[in-house]
Amino acid sequence: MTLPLSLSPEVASAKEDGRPIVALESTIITHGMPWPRNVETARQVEAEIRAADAVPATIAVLDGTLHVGLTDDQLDALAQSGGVAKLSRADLAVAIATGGTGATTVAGTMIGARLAGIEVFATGGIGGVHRGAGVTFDVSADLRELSETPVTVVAAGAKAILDLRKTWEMLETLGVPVIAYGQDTIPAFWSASSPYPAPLRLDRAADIAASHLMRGAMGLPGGQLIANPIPAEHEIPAEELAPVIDAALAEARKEGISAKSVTPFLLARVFEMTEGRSLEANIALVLNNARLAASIAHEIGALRREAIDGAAPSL
Ligand code: PSU
Ligand code: MN
Repeated sequence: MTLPLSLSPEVASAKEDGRPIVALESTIITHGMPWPRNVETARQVEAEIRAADAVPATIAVLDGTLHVGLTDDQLDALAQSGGVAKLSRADLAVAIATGGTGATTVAGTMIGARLAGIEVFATGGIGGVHRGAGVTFDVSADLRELSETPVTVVAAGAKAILDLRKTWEMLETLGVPVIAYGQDTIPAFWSASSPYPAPLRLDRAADIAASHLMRGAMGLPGGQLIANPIPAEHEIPAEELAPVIDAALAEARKEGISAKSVTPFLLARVFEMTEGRSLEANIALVLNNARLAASIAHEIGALRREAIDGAAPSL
């Protein structure tokens, strides 16, 4: 069986020329933000990546084809289609085999990126271990994907609605490098810092790129999580958000929200309760992650070219 994989013309030509590409997820558009801010943000993120001289590749499944890079019309249609499926590792093959349409999560996007030969991916925040996971066993498939699929993911940490302590423990167990960019604590999505010390810290995109390539050279499966703090002027202090998150969690419990609906429900309630401030912060951090991802993609390309030049026999 062959995989119906469609690269946008822009992504196809970047691959041919060896120019840097940054993968982007689509669940953040369909389930993470309300219309029309979702499509506006998706466009802004793509523009930010192009401004950094890299090529954006938003990933989604449309009518049974895995698309890597969407046209403006495809992006628009996806952003307006309420109730579209959320595709993680477990769902992707079924959706493609049966002609389905859906948005890819962090895990789904990592798989799509690998299939298209893209090594860097920017998003908002990864999924993780949910609060109360001791009872619900709700742990995002994003964590296991990071341990299996060789893509460097730039995010503002994991969403603060999660149990962050358990999320970082789990990634340590899975052998996933959690690398804070330019600071000593792991950022907490809407807040730049947190009580959790960063297991690893790097301050330069070139070092992140070198570490990515070294994993490949060592034959280690899996990717890296680059935890990039939200710019200070956009952050919402953790103390201020804590009661809002607690209230949203209590509502979710009362309404019996479970499985795939938990993350979208909590994000939507936090947006409403902060009167949109959390949405503005979310947009700012995604843009910031897109910029860092673009520079990591550039550095990976530069290191590869150096390695090839270095290996060439001198005449
Ligand atoms: N980050 C955001 N908004 C989102 C998500 C991440 O800023 O909506 C999505 C991602 O697609 C992530 C998913 O993979 O939430 C996690 O969902 P779950 O907890 O059901 O695995
Ligand atoms: Mn879940």
